[in-house]
Amino acid sequence: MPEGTSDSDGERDAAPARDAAPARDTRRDAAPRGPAAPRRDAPLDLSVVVPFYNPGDRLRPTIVQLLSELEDTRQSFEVIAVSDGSTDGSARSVDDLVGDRLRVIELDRNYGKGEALRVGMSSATGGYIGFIDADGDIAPSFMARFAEQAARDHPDGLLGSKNHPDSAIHPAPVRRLLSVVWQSLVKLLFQFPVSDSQAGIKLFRQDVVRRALPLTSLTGFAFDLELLVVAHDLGYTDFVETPIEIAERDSSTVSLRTTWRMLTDLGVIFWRTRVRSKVRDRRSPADVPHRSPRSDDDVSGPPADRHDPTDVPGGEVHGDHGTAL
Ligand SMILES: Nc1nc2c(ncn2[C@@H]2O[C@H](COP(=O)(O)OP(=O)(O)OP(=O)(O)O)[C@@H](O)[C@H]2O)c(=O)[nH]1
Ligand SMILES: [Mg+2]
Repeated sequence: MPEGTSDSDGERDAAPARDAAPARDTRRDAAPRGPAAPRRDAPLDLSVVVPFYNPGDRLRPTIVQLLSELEDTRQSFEVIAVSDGSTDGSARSVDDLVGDRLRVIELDRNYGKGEALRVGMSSATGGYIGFIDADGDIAPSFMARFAEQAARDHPDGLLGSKNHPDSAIHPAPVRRLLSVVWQSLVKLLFQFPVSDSQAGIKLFRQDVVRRALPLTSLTGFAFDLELLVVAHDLGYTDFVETPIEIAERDSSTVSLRTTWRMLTDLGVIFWRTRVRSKVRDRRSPADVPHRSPRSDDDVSGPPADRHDPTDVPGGEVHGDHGTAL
């Protein structure tokens, strides 16, 4: 769990966002948008977002390794490191690496991993857009493999899975239990074929991100599930689950607050995608958005009214720490 953890609503007078042109999003608690992507002649093959909240000295080795692993793929790429209101100075640890291949976005306070990912992914321009945790628990070499598989097979997305038979993970017993409970609830409520919605490494084709991301609004760890459910509801089902290894670490802790927050967010996703949208569809069949199978050229995004980000039953709390289940 990152040091300097706040246990209130995560509000703290963190440093203002660096380089952020705060074209503020209308959502109640959205972070200022990051700097616009640098103009490039040719579109990039790949964008990788690294969300970080007080990772300490673990950020730099992850970024250094990620840059070198992606170099070897011979794909054109950008790494977008997003500080989620870090106060441990970790963003400074990569200043000398910033350049054509790496940019750093600093959010003005701690919003949660979901918001950090949304800011990073919405400013990404790669043909495939993904993310990987900053703490190095999942080796950056996996992202290089994902990128090569994506370039070969063009799936809708590649998902690291802790539950893949070939994965090597060493969770603490409590985490394994919570992860099993979470995944069973996900299967029960959403019936979609993903064995692990929460692993800290994922890669999506750009059109999937362009269409699904604007319909998400959760700021915590449950953002991963929200993005997958929304993409699935838009007709994207070609997600390849891929084995990963998670380094054994004794300091991984389970925060009751995060667990409770994830469970309430699970309820929010279920309410929006399986109750309210159904009610809405039934109410006005006339303008039911057709569930078009993928139409890659149609990146204009589905009717915006499927999710109303400001309508959050009970409001959202910020400043989560540790444990994405
Ligand atoms: N905990 C936490 N992580 C955040 C937050 N915002 C961004 N992150 C990043 O999200 C990624 C996953 O968070 P972790 O705390 O490592 O979650 P985890 O891997 O489930 O938990 P650990 O086993 O403790 O590593 C890391 O890169 C964090 O730095 C936040 O508000 N809280
Ligand atoms: Mg971690």
